[in-house]
Amino acid sequence: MTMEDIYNDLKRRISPKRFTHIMGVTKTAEILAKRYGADPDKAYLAGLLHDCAKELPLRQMQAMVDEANVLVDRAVYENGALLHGLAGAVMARDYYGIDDEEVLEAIRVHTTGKVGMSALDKVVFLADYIEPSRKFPGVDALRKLAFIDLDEAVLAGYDSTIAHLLEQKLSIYFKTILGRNDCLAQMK
Ligand code: DGI
Ligand code: FE
Ligand code: FE
Ligand code: FE
Repeated sequence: MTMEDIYNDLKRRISPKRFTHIMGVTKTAEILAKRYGADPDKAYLAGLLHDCAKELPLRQMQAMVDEANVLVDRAVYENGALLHGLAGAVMARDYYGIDDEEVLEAIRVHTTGKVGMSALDKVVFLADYIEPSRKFPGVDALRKLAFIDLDEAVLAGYDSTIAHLLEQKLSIYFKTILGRNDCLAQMK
């Protein structure tokens, strides 16, 4: 599919609110990529597709990863909030025809992060938090920080997610914790 085909397909099947979020992520990821030396075109494309599976029923996300034969932790497989990154990467590859592994990986890890994130992974992860339509306590401070220090901002993103999960008495996926610790270690 061309970029325009992808745009039109998403616009047709994604809710207006989510679509606004997606377009905010594309722009923000592109700007952050320029600031931090990642590829702006890859950042734009990963932003465009990062939530392409987000509104599918869990069963459908599971069917996609089953069909692609990818290994997945049970905790991810059973939780749409976690599975939509991996399902999105599978869908970007098999439905939208994206073959750039760096783009697919940035989509895959955009929710949980991981140990050893690339600059592209980080800018997409962060753009997801700070794009203009996002509203949560502390988002303005995080927006400022994102243009001052990438790793400090990624750490603050992890912290904000983990604080939210604790507050809601939700489980914390272990790779989110490992990703956060790795980010801290990289900053030393
Ligand atoms: O898809 P978005 O809403 O744009 O944002 P996202 O991909 O960052 O997903 C956020 C959701 O994922 C939010 O409901 C919290 C959840 N989440 C993120 N990290 C973890 C998590 N849920 C669990 N259980 N464990 C995690 O580590
Ligand atoms: Fe997401
Ligand atoms: Fe996020
Ligand atoms: Fe998102």
